[in-house]
Amino acid sequence: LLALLHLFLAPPRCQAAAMDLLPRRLAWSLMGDTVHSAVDLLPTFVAFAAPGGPAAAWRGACFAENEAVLSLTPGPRGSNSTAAGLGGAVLRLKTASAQSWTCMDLYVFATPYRIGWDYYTRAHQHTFEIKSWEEAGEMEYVKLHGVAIFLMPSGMLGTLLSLIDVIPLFSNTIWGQDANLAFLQKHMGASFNKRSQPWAANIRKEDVHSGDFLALSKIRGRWGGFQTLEKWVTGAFAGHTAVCLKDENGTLWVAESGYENKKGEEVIAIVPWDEWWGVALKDDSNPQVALLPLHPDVRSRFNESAAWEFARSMYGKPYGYHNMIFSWIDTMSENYPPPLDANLVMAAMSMWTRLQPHYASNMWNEALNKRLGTEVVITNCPAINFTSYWNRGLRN
Ligand SMILES: *[C@@H]1O[C@H](CO)[C@@H](O)[C@H](O)[C@H]1NC(C)=O
Ligand SMILES: *[C@@H]1O[C@H](CO)[C@@H](O)[C@H](O)[C@H]1NC(C)=O
Ligand SMILES: *[C@@H]1O[C@H](CO)[C@@H](O)[C@H](O)[C@H]1NC(C)=O
Ligand SMILES: CC(=O)N[C@H]1CO[C@H](CO)[C@@H](O)[C@@H]1O
Repeated sequence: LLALLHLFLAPPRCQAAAMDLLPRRLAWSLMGDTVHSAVDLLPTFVAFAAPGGPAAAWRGACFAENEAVLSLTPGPRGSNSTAAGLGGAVLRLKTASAQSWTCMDLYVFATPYRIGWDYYTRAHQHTFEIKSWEEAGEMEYVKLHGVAIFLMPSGMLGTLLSLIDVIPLFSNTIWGQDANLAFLQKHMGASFNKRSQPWAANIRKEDVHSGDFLALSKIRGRWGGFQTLEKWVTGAFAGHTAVCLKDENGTLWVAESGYENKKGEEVIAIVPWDEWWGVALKDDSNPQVALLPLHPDVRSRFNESAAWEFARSMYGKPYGYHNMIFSWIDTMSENYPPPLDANLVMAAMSMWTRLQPHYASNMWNEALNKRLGTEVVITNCPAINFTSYWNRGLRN
């Protein structure tokens, strides 16, 4: 499974190279009888449609000639403080030269902030509209890169439709928040009850001790959606955790993973409580923070100096994608709650790789290196080093 996942993460220009490295029999069964049927397995990236650029053109599975042009739409005048005020975009597509009367092409249109899809059965002009950008970051991304267009295996339509309730999870709105809560209720039976005011407790630092645990659950925005999916696939009710540590001077600290360092890498950090708490209070993803003190019996056995020693040894180390992915994929099969399956995870990962190559490569590089005890740095073409992974035992 790992080998397959890794293979499919290779950008298209690497795929042929990866195939060459595979034992002949396996390569054959992946590709099927013809090169065309690779389309039956996974989404294919066909183009980025960027505003102001030339029309993107590609060959589909059903329609031989396709074109897409993206134009930005202005927001309502004078209201540029809201997302709606940022405007949106319209993607205009042309499909022509169908291979048969019954075929169709299924497309996914994606930015790191949203995915949408449509399918076409007629040679015609079609439009896909983004009514308003989720936030300024999305607009900037699209101006720079464009909207990514993926041609999907047509058999995936049913799965996509059954996942339709995942789409609003990433929206940083009340709607997005309600979608997250409804998703957790439906798929995990988790209910969230609104607290009475005040919404933030008054925590006295002297009541917090080394080893006390912080469990976080974000329920809106990009990280909210990500945490919801994480809870779902791992079966946990928290999307993030941290641990409290007190130093010899009685200063309270929080040790956690996921701080961005100056190089833009996400690392393990130890930050003063006041700073950490200030950020949590300002977080617009509405984090639910639970402070779980150690039981007195356990606290009496908690070795503070050993904990500090460990925390300091981890300081500045990578976020821990290598653990994250293996909390999802921990058995040979049936790793995912339905309707998620390995195909869909691979599809999502390959799209993610295209949209946020930096995050995605972190996840896979760290995960595989950890698993295999290697220190390989894979840059933009994982397939090049596939041989090295293969030799180190991925064939098992
Ligand atoms: C719109 O945004 C610009 C900068 O992004 C700002 O300078 C301007 O004051 C805003 N206009 C209104 C009406 O909010
Ligand atoms: C504790 O305080 C002393 C004296 O101010 C200082 O030298 C030491 O670095 C402090 N320890 C920590 C962990 O901050
Ligand atoms: C606590 O940890 C330190 C450092 O690892 C060790 O030297 C010490 O013996 C431990 N104390 C107890 C009571 O286990
Ligand atoms: C091209 C490339 O990145 N090759 C690397 C593959 O992995 C080995 C270690 O296993 C490196 O030494 C190579 O540089």
